[in-house]
Amino acid sequence: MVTVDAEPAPLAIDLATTALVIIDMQRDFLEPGGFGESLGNDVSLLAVAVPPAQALLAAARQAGLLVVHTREGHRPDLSDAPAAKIERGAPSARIGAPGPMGRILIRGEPGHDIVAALAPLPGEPVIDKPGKGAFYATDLAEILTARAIATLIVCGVTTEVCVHTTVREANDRGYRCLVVSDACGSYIPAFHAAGLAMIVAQGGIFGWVSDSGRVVAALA
Ligand code: TIU
Repeated sequence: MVTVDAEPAPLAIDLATTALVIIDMQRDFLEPGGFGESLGNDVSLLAVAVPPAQALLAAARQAGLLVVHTREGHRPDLSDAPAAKIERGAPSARIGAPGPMGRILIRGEPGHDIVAALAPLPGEPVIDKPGKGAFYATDLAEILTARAIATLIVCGVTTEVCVHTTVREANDRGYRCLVVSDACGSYIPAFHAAGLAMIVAQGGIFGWVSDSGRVVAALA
C-alpha cells in the first residue's frame, strides 16, 4: 500500500490492484493535421501533458503496475462510426477523410498512432475504442477484472472529453479513479480546470486529483 497526496483527500492504493490508464495520446490529437485540428483546435496546447505523462509512465512501469493505453478511432470501412459522429465538421476534414497523417481517426493510419514519447511496450494492452469512454464497446473491463484491478490512475487527452468520460464510466463501475492533472491536457484551458474541479467537488464525486510529482513520489 502507498498513499498518494491528492484532492479532496489523500488516497491509499494497493499497487498490486492499480493500473495506469493513458487515454488517447495519439498523433491525431497532439499533432497538426489530425482529428483534433480538424475540429478547429490549436493542438499545440496538448504538448504540455507529454513530459508529465512520460514521468508517470516510467514510474508506473518501475513499480510494476499494469499499464493500459487507449486509442480513439474507427475501422477503415467506418462501420463502427455512427453517422451522427461522422457528419460533424467540414466534409474535407471529417473522420475518414484523407489528411497529412493518413485518414483522420482511422485505425492503422499514422495519425492513429500513440506519440513516440509514450509508445506502448510489448505486453501492455492497447484498447481501441470507437467512443469517448474507454469502457464503451471495448474489452477494458475484462482486462481489468482479470487482474483484479480496483484503482485506476488516469491521464491523457482531452481532460474534459475522453478522460472525463472514462472516469465517469469507471466510477460507476466501482473503480477508484485518481486523475493526474498535469499529465492531462485540453484544447480549452478553462475546460481542463473545470473538468478537474468537477472530479474533486462534493467530496470527490468522481474520484481524486493529484499531479505527476506527487504520484511519482508515491510510486517510487
Ligand atoms: N475533441 C476532444 O477534445 N477530444 C476528443 O475528441 N477525443 C478525446 O478526448 N480523446
